[in-house]
Amino acid sequence: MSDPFGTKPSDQLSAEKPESPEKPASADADAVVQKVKKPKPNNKKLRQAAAEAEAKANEGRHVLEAGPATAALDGGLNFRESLMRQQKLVVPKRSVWELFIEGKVPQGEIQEYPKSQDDTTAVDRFTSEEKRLLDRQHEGVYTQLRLAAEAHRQTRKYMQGYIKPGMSMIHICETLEETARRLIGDKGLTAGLAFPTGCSLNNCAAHYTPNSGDTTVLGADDVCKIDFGTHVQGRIIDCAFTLTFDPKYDPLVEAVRAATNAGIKAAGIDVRLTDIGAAVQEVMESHEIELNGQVYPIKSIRNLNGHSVSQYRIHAGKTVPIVSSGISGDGSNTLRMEEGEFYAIETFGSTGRGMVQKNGECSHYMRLWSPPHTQLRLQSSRQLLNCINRNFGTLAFCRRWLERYGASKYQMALKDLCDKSVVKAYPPLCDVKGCYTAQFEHTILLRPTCKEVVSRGDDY
Ligand SMILES: [Co+2]
Repeated sequence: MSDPFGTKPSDQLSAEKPESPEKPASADADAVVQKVKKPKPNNKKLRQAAAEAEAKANEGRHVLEAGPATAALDGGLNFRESLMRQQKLVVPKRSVWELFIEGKVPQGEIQEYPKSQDDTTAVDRFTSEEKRLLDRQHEGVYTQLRLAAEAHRQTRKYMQGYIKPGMSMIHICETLEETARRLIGDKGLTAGLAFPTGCSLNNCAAHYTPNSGDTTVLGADDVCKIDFGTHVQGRIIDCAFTLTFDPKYDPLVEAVRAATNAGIKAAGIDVRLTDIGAAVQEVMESHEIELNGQVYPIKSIRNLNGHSVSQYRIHAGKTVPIVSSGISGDGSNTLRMEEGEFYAIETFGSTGRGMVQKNGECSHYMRLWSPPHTQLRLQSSRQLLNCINRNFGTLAFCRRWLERYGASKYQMALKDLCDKSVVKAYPPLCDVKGCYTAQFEHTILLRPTCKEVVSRGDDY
């Protein structure tokens, strides 16, 4: 019944360029190498910590610079090494529309479907004439996703070199969002950011982005999950990584990176969602980490999960558990992935309980896919809903973004919309105080012929 491709007229459009808000960059402007802006923490201790962390983060850079510039997939460099390989911080100037004006947009990593013992279709799909025809019919949608993925890759590459301890979380998010908007050629609902920039710290695993006035500064000892999304025509790339500035966290980071790759590998047409959870957990929990003389097992966070994604809908109904006992969205353990679906495969590891709870001030919100038909008596609520519909539709947003579009004193109205179940609040999700959590995430396409890890880069 559901049409996973959501084939609408707008999907026929492929790499059609939305009017770009900025002037085309000159060729040499691209080569401008930006000097890293040093953060200016206003207290001495912070400054010292930032300097120490920077020195530490730069250790080994010289050694690794000479290394091969090959993809940092499993078996190659670890995540820290792949980041250190990057040499200069170049501000990406040109939007993906300008970059691919006549060239073909690169596809992501292609994987064959896993083969079960009694089944050979996984291999046959690659060459089947019928499957290839089906695949070609959706080329337009793939192109939209690949453009969004390229904007994601370039944005994150820049931010991986840019983010330093001592910077405020607001500055980090604003810089990331400005970069991503430029690269995707921001036109709001036509092409733009798909959800707020998550930058959850330490025991917080997801759904934290600063609200205005938040003075939180990134520390040298922090474990920061950068989770942001881009979209073209509502075709969403949901993709995340974990930044740390101290190699002591590497075992945690590597455990989660490997677990996410295990989830991606296990994914496929007709695969049971719970089987993916089992594959993820097995890899995740084969790791441990020693921190300050104590050994912690790394646990899959059992109440977080991946999810199916559809047009303008970040959570399209199915969930991808990251533990073997997980449920897959309809409460059953028999639900399977299907041909043509798109998934965000994300896994979270923790040194704590392996369970998150809502905690702290809320920043993330999203309109319901089909909100109830309620009369809004407050004029301010109607105005705010108009603002949300116009700028975000059913895409997630944060308080900073409401302000960006001119909303002010919207607290009451926002609460009213939440109370009336028109908008849903997504507060930060945190494990126990003092623990550390990490995340990696990719968006994958279950194409008729093959599995495409569309957001794959040479970093993770
Ligand atoms: Co996600």
